Amino acid sequence: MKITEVRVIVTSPSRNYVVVKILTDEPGLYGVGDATLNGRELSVATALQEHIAPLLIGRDPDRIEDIWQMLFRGTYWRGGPVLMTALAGIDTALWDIKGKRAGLPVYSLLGGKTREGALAYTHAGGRDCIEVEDDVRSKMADGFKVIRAQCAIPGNVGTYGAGGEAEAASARWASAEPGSTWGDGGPMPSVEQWEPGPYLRTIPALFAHLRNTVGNEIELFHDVHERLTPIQAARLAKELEPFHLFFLEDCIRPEHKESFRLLRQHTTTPLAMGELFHTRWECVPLITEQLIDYIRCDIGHIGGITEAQKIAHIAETFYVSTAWHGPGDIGPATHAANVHLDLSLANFGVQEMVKFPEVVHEVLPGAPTYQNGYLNVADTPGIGTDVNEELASKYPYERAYLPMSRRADGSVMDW
Ligand code: CS2
Ligand code: MG
Repeated sequence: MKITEVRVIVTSPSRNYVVVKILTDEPGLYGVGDATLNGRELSVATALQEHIAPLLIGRDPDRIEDIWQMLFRGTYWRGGPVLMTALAGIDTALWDIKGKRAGLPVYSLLGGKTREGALAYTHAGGRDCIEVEDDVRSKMADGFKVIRAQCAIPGNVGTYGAGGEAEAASARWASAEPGSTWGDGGPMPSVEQWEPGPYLRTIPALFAHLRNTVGNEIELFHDVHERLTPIQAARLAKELEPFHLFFLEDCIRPEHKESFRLLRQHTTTPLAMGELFHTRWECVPLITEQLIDYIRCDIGHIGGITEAQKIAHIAETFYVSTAWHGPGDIGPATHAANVHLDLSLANFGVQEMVKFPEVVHEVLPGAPTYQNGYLNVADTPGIGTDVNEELASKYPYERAYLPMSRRADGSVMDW
């Protein structure tokens, strides 16, 4: 069997997605993957079209590991979000083909089910702790057993922050419900303002309020979004200890992994990290030193199922669980890949999910299904997602950026 064509489809049903469709010389046999990198979609599409697709024509799609090694090491330039997202799109599409050939869902090829569903988490947000409480209650009524809570911060402006329009947009973005605008939109990035002082005072108060009002049974956690220094993160994690978070997510920037040693020795709050990692080797020190409890890289930005399965197996050895990144800015094929892995891994922890707007289901059918706190995928062969190419062409690419953030003095801050 041979690869005959690699089609790269950029489409924007409510937001931009990059889809990889690999066709074979077996009539009707193709695989679909997702190669969406938020705000950098065309870089990945160009890498795929101009540099990667020509290397794949004529190769045997069954040889996933060999193709992975060739694209990662064999082409000399390696790593980084653009190339690893492109590689993830190829990898997922190849697993889709392998599953379809075998007549088996991908979770079966990965070792078979270890559970009946993947414990899912959703997002709750609001302008103050009362609004967050209301949102948490409504998510609990939807059956969620794990909920991420974010709150606007007095004096800060924008996503995860406070202040009028930007704050409302941020709440919509964070909950990513059908019909929301999904991102702050517009051709140029919105600029937010963020200061650590008000943030560090507000978040412990938020969780004190939530525990007092919604109780201890619901699992709650919080995403710091890489904004704190190690000692600020240590203070926050320590002050949150009485509220028993499921985990504290992405506390510090991804560059200097050794900083986790400082953070870890100060707190028993479980730690999760990884959505900005792009290779296994970034994850490994945090796992082998047991500096985190959950590895939560993005399958779609770290080279796909092949790489994620290796990371998960290393993590299992060190009692680290998985919590793959699952935001609205990656496509249904990556969300489905997440769940195929979740169902097969012994050390699965929790899965982030979003509810896609109806138009995404029409253009990119087959996203995982949610029921009463758990996610599942169909037991059909392959990954289970597809692309309606005719419909996709009706939603052309629209330039969009992630928001940016600055301190009160105007200097650049991590968004
Ligand atoms: C967030 C992401 O889901 C999360 O945990 O951190 O939504 C992240 O901001 C986006 O994926 C960036 O594109
Ligand atoms: Mg996050």
